[in-house]
Amino acid sequence: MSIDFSLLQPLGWNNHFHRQLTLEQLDSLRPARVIGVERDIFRIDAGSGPLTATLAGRYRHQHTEAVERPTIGDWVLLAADAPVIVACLARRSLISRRMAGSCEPQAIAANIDVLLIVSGLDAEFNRHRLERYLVLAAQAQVTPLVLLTKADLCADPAPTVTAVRECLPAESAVFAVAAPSDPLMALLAPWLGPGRTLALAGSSGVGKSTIVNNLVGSQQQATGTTRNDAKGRHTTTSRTLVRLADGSCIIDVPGMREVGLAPTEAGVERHFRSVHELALHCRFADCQHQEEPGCALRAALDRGELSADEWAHYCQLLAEQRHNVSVHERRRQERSFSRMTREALKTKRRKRE
Ligand SMILES: Nc1nc2c(ncn2[C@@H]2O[C@H](COP(=O)(O)OP(=O)(O)OP(=O)(O)O)[C@@H](O)[C@H]2O)c(=O)[nH]1
Ligand SMILES: [Mg+2]
Ligand SMILES: [Zn+2]
Repeated sequence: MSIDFSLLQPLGWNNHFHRQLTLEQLDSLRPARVIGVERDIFRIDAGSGPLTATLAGRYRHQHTEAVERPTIGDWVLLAADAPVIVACLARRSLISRRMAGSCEPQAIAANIDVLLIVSGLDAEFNRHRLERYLVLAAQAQVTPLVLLTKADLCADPAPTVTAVRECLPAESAVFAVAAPSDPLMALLAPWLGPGRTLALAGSSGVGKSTIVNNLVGSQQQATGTTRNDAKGRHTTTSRTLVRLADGSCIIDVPGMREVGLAPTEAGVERHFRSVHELALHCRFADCQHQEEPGCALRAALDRGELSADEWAHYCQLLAEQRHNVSVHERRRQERSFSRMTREALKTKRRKRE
């Protein structure tokens, strides 16, 4: 069986994935990208349009953590003779968050280049919420971009644009737009292009699907009406990867209610880089930056070089990240210990028989 890689490249296939294939796999399996997930049913594209696939029982058995299961944007390998996913290739990047009610990571989108954070100018701007999204992007090491929609409903977007820009890393940008009508393809051109993947993120009703439709040039995704309490209606209910005419892919997602940090190291440190660099001078490596002696952040606060708000939000997010990482690590160890015990018991039983 020969694979036509030219059909896969517009879907984001590149050397990172190619290198992972063994000669045997090249001979017997087919790569495909996950373009939709609904419970245990996967929509995939192997280059010739959408297909439905299931996950091999063996894969499911060997990968018990939710985040190890294929997610939208993943590259998977299909059995030669059936639409069954038998492997998932190592990811280039993964946007994940803390699963509601636990400290387990939950995958949101894999193998993306840009996280497009969307917020509406019709509601009050929430800097702390934006910073959470920025930490998710920093955890995944992808470029964040911010689109402030509903500029047509806002008398003066400039103060919000300035407030957002202050939170952004240098390589990032913020735009105020009217999502249904502004020429978004031209605006986002520097971040788009063949093989690149963008994922949307933001609350319900902010205009994520409207942005997709604008980029596609048709009503591909259903869009909702805005509730006047700005909570949104949750019009989009599952994640979908949509291909754009210029060869990019964009992932539409349902609105997020909670943006819990994934149990992944270094996102907070990366996002709050200048605060983190100060914190490297604290006397204790595990300084919580509260009342400890020799705390470099408290000293910077006293000198007026660090704002109380930035200090407080850095400390809060760092504590949350550390907590999630340590709980997740403990659970992982407990699970691997109980797996070992089960295996040992099985072996013992087998020997007795
Ligand atoms: N006036 C105006 N309306 C907008 C703009 N962007 C989105 N809307 C409207 O806001 C409503 C919600 O937009 P959607 O695109 O469905 O929002 P969403 O973020 O996909 O929402 P969920 O799927 O629920 O997460 C729709 O009625 C859009 O027409 C904008 O820039 N200006
Ligand atoms: Mg939507
Ligand atoms: Zn400190």
